Amino acid sequence: ETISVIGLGYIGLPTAAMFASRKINVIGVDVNQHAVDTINRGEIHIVEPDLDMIVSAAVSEGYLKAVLSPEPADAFLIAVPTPFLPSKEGEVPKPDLCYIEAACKAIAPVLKKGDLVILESTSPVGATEQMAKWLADIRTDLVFPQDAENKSDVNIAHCPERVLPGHVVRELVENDRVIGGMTAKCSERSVELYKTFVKGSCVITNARTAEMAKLTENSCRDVQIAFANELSIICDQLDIDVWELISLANRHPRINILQPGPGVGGHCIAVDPWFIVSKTPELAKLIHTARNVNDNKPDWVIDKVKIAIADYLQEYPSKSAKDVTIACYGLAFKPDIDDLRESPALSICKKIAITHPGRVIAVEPNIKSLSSDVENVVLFEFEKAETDADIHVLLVDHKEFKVSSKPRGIVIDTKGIW
Ligand code: SAJ
Repeated sequence: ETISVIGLGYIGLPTAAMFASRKINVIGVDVNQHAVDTINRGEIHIVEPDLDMIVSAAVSEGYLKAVLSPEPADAFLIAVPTPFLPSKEGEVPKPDLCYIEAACKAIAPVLKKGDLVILESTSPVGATEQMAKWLADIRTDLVFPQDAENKSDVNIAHCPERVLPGHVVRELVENDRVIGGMTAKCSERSVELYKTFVKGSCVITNARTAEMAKLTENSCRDVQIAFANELSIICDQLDIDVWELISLANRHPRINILQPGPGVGGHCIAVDPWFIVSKTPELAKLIHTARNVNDNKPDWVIDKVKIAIADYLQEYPSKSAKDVTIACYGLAFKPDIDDLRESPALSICKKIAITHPGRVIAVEPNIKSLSSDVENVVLFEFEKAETDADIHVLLVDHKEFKVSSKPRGIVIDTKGIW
């Protein structure tokens, strides 16, 4: 049996490597020449603990190879991005399925009777049916599940990934999987395939429910974080310590409030709820509001910094704003990682640097240098920032900050650790 994985990014590459580690022939397909070359050397082009060893072994033992365009296989797993189409300010962002469509066009010519096609990418409800239609439009000689219940030539399913970046290798094996076949046979074939390395349960449902399940998980977390973020703004107004409040409320046996912060980042939780909102805009009111609450939190933090600057200048009337040094602690999108993509902490720091006439310092223990688009920000060691800055803005609860004591001066602590 040969498995082909289309898209060798954060999900596709680890998945391809897991199959290959079980001595299954895997053909990885990616349009990025650099990714293909790197993988064929036994190396990786993304950051994920333990993945390098698995890929290197799989390639050297001959079970994994990467190519630019699909070759025949028995199962195709599609793990390509599903980004947004560009939207105007205030409009609901809509998902862009162009990479799924391109993957369909690429694999259609090599599809044969008996093959299985699985969509792993996080997708709006209906995307799997759309994928089946794209394939059927090209391969009119094959029978697809939408036309023939359990008698189709090609089997199609949606099996969303739900692994946590940084723990992908473990979670791929241990997490339960939702298997949404377009027919019962499609589901059975998919379970058989995943069982080669998945130790968690493979739970069968239909494709639409599987699509919605993935979006529901991340929307649930987004709504819960929005609740915590709204509480933090209310408590600030009412002069109540929100972290003490949450820990008290969480002593109730049926309450479990998440933690407020500077906003919600990453490529999943801040994105997936929009897939529900754009599908059912009139109905998804709470999910839409939660997205706005979390998206507006960085601006609230920036306003707090402006107030702090004004307070400082009132205390030292001989100084002006350009004499005030601001330190931002943490730039990553969550603690103890080096991932700056879609990070509210980074966006807050950048925005402060654009408007503030004085010095802006950043402390980020997980990175060594800042990219050129982060202007007017200098990277400092914690100790130097602590002594140099007048206003200290804690944005990420990295372990290094948790063990250090609260800096002297004005402190804005968005994570409640100081
Ligand atoms: N955050 C808070 N308060 C909290 C928890 C998180 O503000 O109490 C913030 C974080 O700082 C971060 C953002 O939320 O900015 C998201 O972080 P996260 O750790 O909650 O999630 P991700 O984006 O790293 O991964 C999520 C996971 N989904 C869920 O936990 C429901 C993961 O299992 C998914 O596979 C992943 O999205 C994905 O790929 O969809």
